[in-house]
Amino acid sequence: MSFPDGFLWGAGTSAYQIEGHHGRGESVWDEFCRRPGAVEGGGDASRACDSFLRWREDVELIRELGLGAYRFSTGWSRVMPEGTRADPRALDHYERFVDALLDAGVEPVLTLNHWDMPAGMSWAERSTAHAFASYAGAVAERLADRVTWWITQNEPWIIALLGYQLGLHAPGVADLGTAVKAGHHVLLGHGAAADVLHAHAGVMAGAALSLFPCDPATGSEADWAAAAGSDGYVNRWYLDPLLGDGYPADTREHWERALGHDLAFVLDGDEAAIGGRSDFLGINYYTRRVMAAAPADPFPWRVVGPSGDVARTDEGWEINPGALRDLLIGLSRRFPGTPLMITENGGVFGDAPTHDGRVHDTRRIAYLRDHVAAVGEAVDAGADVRGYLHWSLMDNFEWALGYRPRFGLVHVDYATGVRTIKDSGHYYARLIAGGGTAPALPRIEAFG
Ligand code: IFM
Repeated sequence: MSFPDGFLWGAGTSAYQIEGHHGRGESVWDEFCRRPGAVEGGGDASRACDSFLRWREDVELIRELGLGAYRFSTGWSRVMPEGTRADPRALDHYERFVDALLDAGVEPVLTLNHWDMPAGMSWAERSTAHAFASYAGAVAERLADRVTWWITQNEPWIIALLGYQLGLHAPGVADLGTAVKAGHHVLLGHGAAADVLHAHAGVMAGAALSLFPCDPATGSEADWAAAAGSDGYVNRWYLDPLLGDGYPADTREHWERALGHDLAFVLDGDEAAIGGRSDFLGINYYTRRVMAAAPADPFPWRVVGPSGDVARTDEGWEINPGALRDLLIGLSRRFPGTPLMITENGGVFGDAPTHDGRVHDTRRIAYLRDHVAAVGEAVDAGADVRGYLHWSLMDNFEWALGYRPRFGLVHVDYATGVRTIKDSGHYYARLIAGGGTAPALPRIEAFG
């Protein structure tokens, strides 16, 4: 396996999940967390990993792990506390942070919207796309001279699904029509922000999509149709317009049938304002969906698997690196000329420190090794993949699931804020030092 020169080996986090409050403006997520039962365990992100204060320590960890890139987000509600005017002190903070990364030889990968929009805003409103572009402009004004990689939107489908269709994330709306509309406005926001970013020379702008390959449960025609329908709903509805093909006709028909009306909120010119503006595609890959036909409206499909004895993370998600390899190869064939970057990939493994003070998360090591190998196979098959950013650098606030799921290469003791590099972090450091060659799985005592 040969990863190209300049391949970015890194890890990611987001502002709301790690920073803690520390004087930021009110966010839709602060409001959501106050709803009884909204967050498992009743927690909130007022402290999280305290990274707003401990950011120097985080940069040291990044350096110690030998990461070549770090994906983080600027807090929208920190930069624009009331949603309209940028707070220069917040921008000062991110400027110091970016400079520290650069001093450490780490390439910053900056996400603009990782879900923490200012309170009172909603993607159900078209005007939010413009507000987002003005926020993007304020951040770019400060940082575009030293940040090359910009992610506009993180996971448009998840924003629409959990935030507006199911009400499981902020702002807690549960209405299908609003969800489809909100998803469109998120994409419009990408287009508007990308235009603002492109006023700065050298910027690479893209969105990060959560892509879930959809496989049929059986070889029946009905299950194949279910898989194709689900693929349209989850993947193509975002992928196609972003990469210039406009909304896919089959999914558009599905929405018009399910909602009982035209998508009047998609105005003439909107698809042109979304497409043709992505310098790369960010891919967040966790697992696949196995689909079967279902009689129910509004979705004539359902997730049924995989069934049986497959490897799973502690959250129950199937571990399937082969699906990542095939996804990358498929995307590179369908969209030649669009560089790909793995902007998230990881799993929940709940290992805690043991008597020796270390975290022996051997399953995360195997997960990491196998997914990196899958990326390498895709590269060998010709896919233009520019980087692999593991999710996450450290355990953090996992939204409505609170602090239970642990995704980190670094363990965080939430009571004290103490960070401990897990065995997977040490393993990743060695993998990076070897240019992506997986070290043999060493005996546990060899780490640390
Ligand atoms: O923690 C999240 C992240 O914020 C968005 N993508 C999925 C991750 C794991 O659920």
